[in-house]
Amino acid sequence: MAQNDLNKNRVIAVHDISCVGRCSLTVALPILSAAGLETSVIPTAVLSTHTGEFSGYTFRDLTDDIEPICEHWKSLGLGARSIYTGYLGSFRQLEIVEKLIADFKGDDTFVLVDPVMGDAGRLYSRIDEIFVGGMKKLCSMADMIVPNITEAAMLTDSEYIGHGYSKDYIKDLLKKLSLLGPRYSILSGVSFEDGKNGSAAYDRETGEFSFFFSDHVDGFYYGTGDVFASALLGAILNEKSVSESIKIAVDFTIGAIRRTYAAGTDKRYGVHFEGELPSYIKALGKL
Ligand code: PXL
Repeated sequence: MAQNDLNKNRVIAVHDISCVGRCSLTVALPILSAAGLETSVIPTAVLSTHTGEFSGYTFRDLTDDIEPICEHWKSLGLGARSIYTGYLGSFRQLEIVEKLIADFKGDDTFVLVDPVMGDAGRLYSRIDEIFVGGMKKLCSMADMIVPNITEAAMLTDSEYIGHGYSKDYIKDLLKKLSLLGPRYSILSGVSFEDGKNGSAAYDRETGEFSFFFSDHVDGFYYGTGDVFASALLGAILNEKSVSESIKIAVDFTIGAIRRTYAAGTDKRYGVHFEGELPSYIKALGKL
């Protein structure tokens, strides 16, 4: 088989495995598979659960495994249609992942960086200010970045406003994000009114802003950034336009939140995205 065929549908997904809690790889893998993509994984760390509101979780740092995995893949001639990075387990991984992108990026490889660092105005435990500085550099290598408002404020050294912000605040964040380098900056978790939540986007090349909202159940749900980013990437790689992809990803994420609300489960265990997969596949035109 030609090398091009071997690589044409491959996404390299660089995230942790939180064994329980529906985030990172346990979300990216099923969603990208549903989108018909082959997902090759680089696990950055293995945790018994994610780090939000759980105490006593285990954490195995896999920093030292990443370069040998990449070397082996290079010896096999592997490349990627897309590289998708999320939660990184150490500061040193930022540099290693920069090298990974440089090594595996071909002319048409789409690089999506989800700068996973915090939420609700606070950094996740294990992430510090120095890490934020390194993440700015990683964002400069991306075609698209998908921070939430907390991460966007940190990446742009802006004030964090949790509620009641104006459209100008969001536009200003997006413009500043684009100065880091990516063509597309997509903010998740944006809400201008109760009961509506969604995304705001900026395309640096056209100078266009766009907004996408859906009816929302208020409250905080873990892993929704990962669900959104994975669904977004799946749609983009299925040749949907960026706006169409954002709409599909917003509908998918909000649908998963609604199911979780209806089920009344502990929010730490993530959102019930599984039941939304058939509608997602249909929205991609695959059913
Ligand atoms: O969903 C973001 C995320 C990913 N990975 C780990 C996390 C979190 C958020 O808390 O702790 C390990």
